[in-house]
Parts: sequence; structure tokens; C-alpha cells
Amino acid sequence: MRLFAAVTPPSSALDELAEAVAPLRSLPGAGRLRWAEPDTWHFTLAFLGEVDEERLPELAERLARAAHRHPPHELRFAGGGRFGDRILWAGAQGETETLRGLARSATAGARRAGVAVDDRRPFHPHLTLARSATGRVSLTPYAAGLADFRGAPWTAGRLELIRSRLPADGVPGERPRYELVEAWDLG
Ligand code: 2AM
Repeated sequence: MRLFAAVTPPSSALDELAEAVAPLRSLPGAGRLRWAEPDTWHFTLAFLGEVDEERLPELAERLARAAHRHPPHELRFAGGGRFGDRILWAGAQGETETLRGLARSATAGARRAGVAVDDRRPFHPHLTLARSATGRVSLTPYAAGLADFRGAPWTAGRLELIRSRLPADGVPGERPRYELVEAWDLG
């Protein structure tokens, strides 16, 4: 199964962000981007990829330990950015060093459970809002539209293990579906 470890902000914070994002959806080219829906928004801490089901108990045990090593911490949405013209994201401020430490522990724990974690990209806390399949829509005005956005503080209080089910090939417009496998309180 395809898995990743994540932190999901509370719905109040997601609602605020959704309000800030709404006007961007009428910018030129917005229809050519694939927008993630607010009920799937999350911060990925470690992308685990395909994991054999038999590894799941040890993985869960290791992630539980990683969660206990880091306290709940305060974050807020702050600004936005882009990875090239492929990914538009919302950023976070606050106790991001704790989030980073949690991401590191989750990655290390998953490795100890025998999962080959993809960490080629350095950890950069971001919540993906939209993706471009072609990279042909300039994301600069979208990121600029979020530059001044500052959300209310919220507490990252649990580490989640999420399963991603990819859509069947050739189903236009379908998004991956995410299912919570297990979650552990921090601290
Ligand atoms: P993204 O937000 O940068 O797109 C589920 O696919 C989650 O895992 C997404 O949030 C995605 O991050 C993240 N992820 C990280 N590395 C990935 C990879 N190599 N393939 C797919 N998703 C990845």
C-alpha cells in the first residue's frame, strides 16, 4: 500500500486557508491546474511509497515512538510559494523546527522498519494546494496572491499515517483518495 506520514491542520485553520485560496481559483489558467480539495489538505512529513502490509505493525510501532519524542507545537499558515511551475503551496510559520524534528524522526523510524523512504527532496514544510501537469501555467501570481496571508495559530498535536489510493488509469479528473490508517498523539 502507498503510505505517507503527515500532520493535518484543524478544520478551523483549513477553512481560513480555503477562504484565502478561493480568489486564486479565478485567476487566468486556474482551470488548468489540479486543485487539492480542502478536506485532503495536509503537511507531508515523510513519503513512504509502497509498503508491504506485513511491515505495517513495525512501522506503526516506530511512528508511535517518533510521535512521543516531540511535543505538540504551534504553527500558523503564512504565505505561499511554488516549486517551479508544478506545485503551488501554502507555507507555515511558528514552531517549524519541532515539525522538522518530527519529520526527521518519522523518516528514521520508517527506515528502521525497513521502509525505503524517499527523502531526495529536503524537508520543506508545505501544504500542496494545486499541481500543474504541464508546468505551463505560471504559478507566480498564485504564490503572490498568498504572500500576505497569515492564519490564526493552531496546534499540531498528532502524527498521522495515511494511505493514498491512486485513481485508476485514464479516469479524467479523478484525485487520489486518502484514508487515515492510524494516528498518534505527540508528546
Ligand atoms: P506534495 O505535497 O509535495 O505533492 C501524498 O502523495 C503526499 O506525499 C503528497 O502531499 C506529496 O507531496 C507527498 N510526496 C512526497 N514525495 C512524493 C513522491 N515521490 N511521490 C508522491 N507523493 C509524494
